Amino acid sequence: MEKAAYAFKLDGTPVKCTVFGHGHINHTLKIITDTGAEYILQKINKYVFKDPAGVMRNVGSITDFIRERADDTRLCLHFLTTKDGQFHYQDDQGEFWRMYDFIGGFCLDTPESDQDFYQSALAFGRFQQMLSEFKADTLEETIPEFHNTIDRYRLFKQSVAEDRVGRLAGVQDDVDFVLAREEKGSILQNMRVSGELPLRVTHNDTKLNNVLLDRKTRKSLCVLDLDTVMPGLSAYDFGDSIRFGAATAAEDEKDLSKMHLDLHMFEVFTRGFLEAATSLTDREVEVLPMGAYTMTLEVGLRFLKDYLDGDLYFKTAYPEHNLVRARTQLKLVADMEDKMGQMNEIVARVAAEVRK
Ligand code: ADP
Ligand code: GN1
Ligand code: MG
Repeated sequence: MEKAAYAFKLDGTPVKCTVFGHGHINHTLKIITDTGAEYILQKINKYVFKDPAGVMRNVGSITDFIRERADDTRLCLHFLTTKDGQFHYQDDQGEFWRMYDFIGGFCLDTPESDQDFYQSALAFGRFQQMLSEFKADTLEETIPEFHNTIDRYRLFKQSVAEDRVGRLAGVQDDVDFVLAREEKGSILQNMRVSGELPLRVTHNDTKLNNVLLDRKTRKSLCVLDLDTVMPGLSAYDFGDSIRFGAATAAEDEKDLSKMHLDLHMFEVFTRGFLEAATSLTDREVEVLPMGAYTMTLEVGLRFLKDYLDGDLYFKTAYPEHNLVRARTQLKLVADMEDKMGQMNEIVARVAAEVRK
């Protein structure tokens, strides 16, 4: 880690290093130098990203593109180069590191007000809008079939069949719940394949804690965690934000009775997203609630799969962590099924107001 920190061109010499943030994938550290400059140093997770250099090529071209269009430098991440001009440093163990400016702001795991969530909706909507002219075919697929739910089901069934660490017997009801929803979970993917929904450059991991907010104004600054920016559906970005930020409980809340969809927050996000992402087609707008449903089901399935695999993918804090996360997400899926009519009504009403 120390070698990695010294490999980049920093303002000053590193004097403090702390583990930072609540991401589930990369190893994130905050570095402070003797001049007071602050940076984020990250080790890219090689189990998740098989080609870290490809990830950095994507991230580099996306940030260049955004920087040219943004009117404020804090709307875009700024990656530093190493002393030999690379965007990443590879250490003796073959690990990939990258460094970027710590843009004075903060991230939230739960919105503290409607305004916070609305700001994140503007940030993700704006992000998609800013990238609408980006040439999607120049991007590498950093995680193949990332939101392809049909493929996610195929992999899930494989893990169930293998039952590698003997956990299946304890989760049969959860597995059955997931399997019973395969057809519904495949609707968006089928619409993607048939071309009924346009392919866009999407973020694909739009959790609230992947947006930076300004400390003073609490307005959204840049979108973080650009590793999964790839061609995708607008409904993915809308949907993943809803499942995380419009939920009444944390992603890993153990008391399932606390987990519901908050329709008010759903409406708040819908408004911000539609205000910022102005080029969505009517069909794309119509399927936004299905995006929320699909992203929640998909990540529930992914957490459960990882639990069955022995916790290989997501960082966990305790042995049952992935199972707790899976059950919380599946509880939210059930609640969304009850509220699908209301979600559709809200999207139609807000769209009629915003998209005149
Ligand atoms: P992961 O893929 O592990 O989620 P992220 O790039 O999202 O990695 O970083 C993890 C967390 O670190 C973020 O959710 C955020 O809280 C924090 N973080 C990352 N970059 C910055 C930054 N430039 N400024 C402030 N916080 C940051
Ligand atoms: C991971 O990296 P992070 O923590 O922002 C995951 C997302 C999941 C999310 C669930 C690359 O997001 O797909 O939805 O956890 N990222 C990757 O919290 O798999
Ligand atoms: Mg993240």
